Amino acid sequence: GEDGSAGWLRYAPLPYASSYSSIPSSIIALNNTKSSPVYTAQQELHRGIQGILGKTLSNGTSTSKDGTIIVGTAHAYQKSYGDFDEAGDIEEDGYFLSIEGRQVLILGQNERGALYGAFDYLSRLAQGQLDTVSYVSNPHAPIRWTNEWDNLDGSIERGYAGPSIFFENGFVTENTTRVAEYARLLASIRINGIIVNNVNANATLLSARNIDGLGRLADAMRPYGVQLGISLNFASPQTFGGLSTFDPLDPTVDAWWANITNQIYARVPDMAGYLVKANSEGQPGPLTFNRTLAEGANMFARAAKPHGGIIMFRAFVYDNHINETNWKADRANAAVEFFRDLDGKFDDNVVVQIKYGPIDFQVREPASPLFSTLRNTSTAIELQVTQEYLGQQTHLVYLAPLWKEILEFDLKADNRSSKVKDIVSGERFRRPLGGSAGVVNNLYAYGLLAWDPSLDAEEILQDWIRLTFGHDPKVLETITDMSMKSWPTYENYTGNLGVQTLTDILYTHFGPNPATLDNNGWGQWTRADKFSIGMDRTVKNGTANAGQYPPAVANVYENIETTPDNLLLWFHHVIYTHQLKSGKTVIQHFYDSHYEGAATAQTLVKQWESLKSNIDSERYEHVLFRQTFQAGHALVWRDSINQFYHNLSEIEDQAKRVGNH
Ligand code: GCW
Repeated sequence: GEDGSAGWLRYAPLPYASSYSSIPSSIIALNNTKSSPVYTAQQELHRGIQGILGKTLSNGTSTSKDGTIIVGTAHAYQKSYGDFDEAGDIEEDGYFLSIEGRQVLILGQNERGALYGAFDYLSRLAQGQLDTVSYVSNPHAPIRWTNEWDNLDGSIERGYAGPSIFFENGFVTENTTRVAEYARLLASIRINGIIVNNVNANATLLSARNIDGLGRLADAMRPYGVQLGISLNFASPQTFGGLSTFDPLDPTVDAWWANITNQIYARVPDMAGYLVKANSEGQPGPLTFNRTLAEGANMFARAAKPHGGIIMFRAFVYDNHINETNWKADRANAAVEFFRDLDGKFDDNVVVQIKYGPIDFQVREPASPLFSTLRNTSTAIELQVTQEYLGQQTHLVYLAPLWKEILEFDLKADNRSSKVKDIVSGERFRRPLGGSAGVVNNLYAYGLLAWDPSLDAEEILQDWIRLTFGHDPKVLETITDMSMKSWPTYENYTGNLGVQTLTDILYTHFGPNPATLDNNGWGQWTRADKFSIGMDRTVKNGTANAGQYPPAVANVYENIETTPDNLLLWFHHVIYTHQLKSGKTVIQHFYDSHYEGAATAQTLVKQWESLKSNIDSERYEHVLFRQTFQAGHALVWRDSINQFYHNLSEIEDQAKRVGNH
């Protein structure tokens, strides 16, 4: 389809399609039950091959020398056709794909895996890759979920692409057509779970009418192997259930959660589990009753355990009323301080979900030290796909390079290789569960990295470009170049050297407003004054945050000489004329980067304009509008930030661009 909802699943005709001879002529699906992912895979193969190659395949029951695609579970295949070598290598949700001339095998460890294999095969066809291949693909981690921040009234917290497809007017939507379309996109990038409502959760989701609605959502997504989960409000037993308390150790509260959980599972037997934001930013939680966060999490774990449900418990817990006059106060310390002593105290079906950095989805943060603190607790990484602090879908910021930097970061716990990606997969500390949660909007690279974090950010991007915009080499080259420089460009004209994004943090999270970071309890401080800037997070003289990392990493951040320039102001408080490794002063780096970033933003418009005749006008105009906005806004960013620090420091720009001349 050419409609917008198809995203990268357009199945656009391949140039020279008729010259391909090695296309199979029939499909054998090893399960024909409607609503099974294998049946979905068969439908998808028909649709895809029709679109990409213009060929109509028949449904077969026996293999033919004209070529057959067999799709199903490995187990079902073995029953009818006997054993195959790779069978033992396929792990949960994984698949085996073999293309040999016109014979194609797509065999999943489970039905979901078979569907993933079918999407992989179609992605290859759509990119013109018909060569012989034979490989097993397995996920790096079992949990690959999205977190939707949709509210029951239909609005979306930090959503910039229209209203909710799940809720309206306080209830689950009746029409699930778009929900199924969305599940199709999720399955194609191997996402296996979705939390449908905001972590700032509304307890009325638990009404009988809404539980039935959740069943409707799960029914729409089940054919795609996408399991539904929900966010819970910790106070529900009291505010919604009418009990006098929501103390997690009160037996009536425990029984209330067990009961409501049973009701939900009666309607959604394969529900993935719960997500909980507790004692954070005004949300209720166990600390109110002097119970630990682990006691709170385990209450849900007990209720979900008999049903095989998982509890994702967020580590985003911090005090938002801290006092900047205390040099040692530091929001970045909060997660480790709250969770350190709870390691090993969470039930086995609890996963602590950790934002990638210690503060909040900024343009540049180090990896959260909590990944290396929790050794006896399953963890997952939380990424933000929606561009809250990063331009809110009006600035081009391709995020895969940022995520890769965090996933590949080595925390060196016990002086052994401890990459974040191997911690959250459960591998490094031998945990049964783990994975990633993406607060979503813009998905493709997120799903593929959740499956395989070793993939290259540029290769993922280029697959997406070919699938979305076709095979024109100029389009491929131009969009690749624009996207790969987009994160550094945004960083250049917003907040440099690890000082955070410098956007307005009090209300909009959009546009320049460096003054809002300081002098309030939110703890996103820069400590900028007339002479100096940056958070001193050293152990010797500051908040001791650097000491939360394993020694090999802590030493790097503790010393100003070894701290990379791009995190200098995250870990150190320095004078504006402090010299960077580049030889420039901090303040001159600010001035220059802002000019450089804003200049690049102007060239993005020119680059996009060069594709006018290579892209359909609807998508061309849509993106041009955003690029033009970004270019103008980048100038506003440049001048506001430079003027702010020029006023504060009264240090001249060597190139005499900033200030009154
Ligand atoms: O980044 C902040 C956002 C809030 C969000 C919170 C969180 C859902 O500004 O909108 O609330 O983080 O992650 O809980």
